[in-house]
Amino acid sequence: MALVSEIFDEKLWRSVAGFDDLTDVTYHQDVTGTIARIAFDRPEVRNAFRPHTVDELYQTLDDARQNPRIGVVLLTGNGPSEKDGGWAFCSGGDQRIRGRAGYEYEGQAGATNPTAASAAEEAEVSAADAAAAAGARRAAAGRLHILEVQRLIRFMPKVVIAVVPGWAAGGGHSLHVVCDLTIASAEHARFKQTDVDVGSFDAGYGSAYFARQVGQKFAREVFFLAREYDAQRALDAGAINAAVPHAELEATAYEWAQTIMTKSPTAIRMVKFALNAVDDGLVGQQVFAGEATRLAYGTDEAVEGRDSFLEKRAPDWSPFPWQY
Ligand code: S0N
Repeated sequence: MALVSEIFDEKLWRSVAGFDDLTDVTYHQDVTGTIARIAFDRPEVRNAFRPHTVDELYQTLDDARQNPRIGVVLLTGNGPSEKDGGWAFCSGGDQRIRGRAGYEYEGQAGATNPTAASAAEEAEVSAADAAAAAGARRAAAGRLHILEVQRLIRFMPKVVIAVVPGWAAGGGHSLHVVCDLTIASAEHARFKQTDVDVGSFDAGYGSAYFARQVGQKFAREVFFLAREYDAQRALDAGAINAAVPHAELEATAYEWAQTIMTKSPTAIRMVKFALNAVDDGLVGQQVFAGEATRLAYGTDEAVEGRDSFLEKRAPDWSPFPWQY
């Protein structure tokens, strides 16, 4: 098996059936089948994402969401780069294929690759995009669908942990922000919100929710100055949960995931959605309410309501007190 990442424990993880043709991310489940590991796999560009990457990210995350055995997803970046040894979680949108209408698939109207280093590099991008376009697994029409990934992470009733082995920059910074928890490499993790350097901006969770986490002053410093900060600064600011030795990063994240897997699934999902709701407006209320309705359906009272309709009789609510 090819090396997935230098700190990947191959004894712990299994490939997931049906996902053999992934090119931009790797997808594993642990030996118990209850914890997923999804990783950006473009270390040569600091794990920047192109539309095809986002499609694969969405599909693998959604597979984990729909798997009733999985309770925790570790989202990370493989590395290091063979070119220079650099580590990354994700450096955001691939700037080489950013067009005037957003991030574009090769061949899409207006798509360009202004700085592709070589014809081979162009061909590599084209081949992956052509494969994605040909298949039924293309999730969206290219532009900004990283925001759909953000919403999937936000609204999936499972815990998503960002495991940051190196750079979290631009849209990669935003992705860690939207994850439920973040654990970072004490030595190699670097954070930087480069949006104002490259003329893009995440005006949703990446900025406003980030400010909820760290406060307005630090959030404005991070965005307006676009300076890098390290794991210790991130920890001090409340932007991450832990900074651990690089060699122990994935093991620590896995240990956290195992602890979460000992907890009540219903309690975890209700707490996640309760914590979301205060910042998510009516959508947050809707998601939380959906879970409340699902719980209510399990009561005898709701069963009586359904049965009375089906049996064409008046419901008998008498066994059900007006609780106080
Ligand atoms: C990450 C940085 C700071 C790392 O610096 P370092 O360690 O010095 O490495 P480099 O030598 O710079 O990089 C190594 C190689 O990787 C390539 N590379 C790095 N990042 C990217 C990238 N994002 N796209 C393409 N290539 C990248 C380098 O070019 C280099 O290659 P070689 O060796 O061939 O020269 C540093 O690399 C850095 O600053 N990277 C850019 C970070 C960035 O600005 N990202 C984009 C920010 N914007 C978004 O992500 C927007 C996302 C989005 O879709 C969105 C979401 C919500 C709302 C709106 C949007 C929107 O875009 O409109």
